[in-house]
Amino acid sequence: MEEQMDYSMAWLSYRKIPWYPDREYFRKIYVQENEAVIHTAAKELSRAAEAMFDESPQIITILKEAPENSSAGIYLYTDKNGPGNGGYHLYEEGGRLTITAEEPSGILYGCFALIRKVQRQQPLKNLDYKEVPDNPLRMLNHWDNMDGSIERGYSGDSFFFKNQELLINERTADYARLVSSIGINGVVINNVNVKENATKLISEDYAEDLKQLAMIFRNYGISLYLSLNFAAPMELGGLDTADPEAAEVRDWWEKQMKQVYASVPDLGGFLVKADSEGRPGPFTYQRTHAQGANMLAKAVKPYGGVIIWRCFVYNCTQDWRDRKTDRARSAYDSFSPLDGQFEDNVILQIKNGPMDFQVREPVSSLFGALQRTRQILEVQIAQEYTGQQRHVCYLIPEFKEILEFHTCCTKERDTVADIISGRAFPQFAGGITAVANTGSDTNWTGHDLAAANWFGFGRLAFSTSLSAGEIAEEWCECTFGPDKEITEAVCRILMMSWPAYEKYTSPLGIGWMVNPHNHYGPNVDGYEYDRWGTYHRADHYGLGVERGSKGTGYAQTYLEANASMYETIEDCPEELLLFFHYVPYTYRLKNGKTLIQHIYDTHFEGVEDVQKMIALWNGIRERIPEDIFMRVSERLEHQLEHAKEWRDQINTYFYRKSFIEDEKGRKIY
Ligand code: BDP
Repeated sequence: MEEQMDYSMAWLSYRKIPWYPDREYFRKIYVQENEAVIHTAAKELSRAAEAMFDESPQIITILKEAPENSSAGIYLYTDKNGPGNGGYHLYEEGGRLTITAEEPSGILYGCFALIRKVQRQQPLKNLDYKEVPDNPLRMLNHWDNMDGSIERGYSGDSFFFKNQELLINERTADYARLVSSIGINGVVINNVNVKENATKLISEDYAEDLKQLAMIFRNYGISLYLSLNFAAPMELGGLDTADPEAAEVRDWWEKQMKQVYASVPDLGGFLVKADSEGRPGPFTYQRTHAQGANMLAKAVKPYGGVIIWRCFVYNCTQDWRDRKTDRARSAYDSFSPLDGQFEDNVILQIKNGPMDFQVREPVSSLFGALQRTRQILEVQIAQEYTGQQRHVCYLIPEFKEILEFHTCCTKERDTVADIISGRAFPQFAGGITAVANTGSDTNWTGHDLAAANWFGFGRLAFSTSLSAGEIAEEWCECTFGPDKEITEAVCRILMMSWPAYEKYTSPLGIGWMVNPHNHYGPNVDGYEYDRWGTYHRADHYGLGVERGSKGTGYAQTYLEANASMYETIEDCPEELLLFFHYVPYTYRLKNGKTLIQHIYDTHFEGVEDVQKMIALWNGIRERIPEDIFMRVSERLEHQLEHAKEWRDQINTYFYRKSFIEDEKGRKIY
């Protein structure tokens, strides 16, 4: 690398562009008066221009739109006829670059889009580009605890909390810049498991800090959200019940919300994990989730707040011998009967699959079943089950598949993307959220390539029609510059990483062959005789969980034609075969291979794929900054060793269960 640069701002680490033909536009930026977010946008443009081509734009305040015949420059102004809901129009005409939008946040997103084009050194002349976000809510959920730790965090400590206090410093501002640059407009800062001091976040003790944080966020078009403890009336308020139907509980919440909203009037609302994995909820009082959520929703309604209620509810003390109870059914069984019973400021947050962020799961059958309820899709970019940011695993191709899944809920516009965006049922629009993968590490995400998931999630949430490949390229060129060789190698690594991870870990949708609790590394029977509802049911003849009508019936929770498709081994998509069916090792897959041979082969292939990734990375060594190169190299080497461990444990396990030799005679222990 010829230049020394600071990469601590991930894709916003601007590199010098030695000769930039379009610098002219950046001499003057005309902005509207009195719009904080538009001023942020102008500031971001100047910052980028200064860093990339040493231009310090003059920022000129104008009253409204650009006067006729005005001079060259960039014009930022709201226009009630411009694209709405955070959308923008970015165009060039006669030496003037204009960004218009109905809302100031649209202008900000337009500026970041312009910056991306400059980073990629794309021509600006005659540019005409419009983007309108598909999803109203584009959120990140941080699972940060107030002691500074992060539940399922793989890139250092929290930058929101330390020693029970809120941290507000330069990193907070950098974070706001990064997330707004990819279109995120809502952030939950604390863990869904709200314990101890986190319960007090809604008390006076933290009001001043929250106010400051919300202000930093606000200038970047981001709303602050908090996770809430359903038992707060008891733990914080000293009441002896948290029953949502009790008058004193309702009064307590109303009073509490009034106070919270007095300090942060534009607080987005609250995220609630109730009656799940030991967290309190309405079940204690024989009330439904609807009663619980609606009570809170009424308390925040006067302030325009929302209650985001999670559907991750299941029996976590299941008996592993019981073949009828199925954790996969749980969210569906709990929430589908409640469709239509929620207040309009309640949004149900649904994990992408019925289990828990495994490398492969079917799309949750709640999507499609709920037709009168607002919904948010929850995915996880924290790589809890996908290599914990030590393995490279680019998840955007997975998210694309989820978003494009046809639920069959309407004749047209029936995909998950259609449902959450409000195209399927317009009054029930919601959005998408990701469990965040960031922390205090200088590169933010531990693995440098994991930043592609962070960037990619935001970009995809904004424009669900972008392809995973386009997003990878955009991230790569913004991060490393428009260097063809880097882009090609890095994008190939990214695009092959999710399939590779799937190949060397547990096969065909079965999941869960991981070490219990920390969820890292192979442990074939780690969860098999435990209470979590996470089984593979392998024996001497075959493996898989029978979820057709002769089994747990989970396949039947889908709408037709999906229910029939999942019902039979023949019609079930092969990548999900073992999720839905118990299948003998000798069963022949569509490619003619037996199931056991497929398991052996994919495990060898997965390791070979990692070797290919290493070769690709080594091939660009001279072009990548040394420290980044080394960091990624070390992780790739670890990934290779770990992939071999996975391969050997899984293959050996199935060999010893089945006694069937590998047709290719490879060494299986
Ligand atoms: C699981 C995690 C656990 C979370 C839980 C959740 O292992 O740490 O608390 O999900 O989503 O994936 O609430």
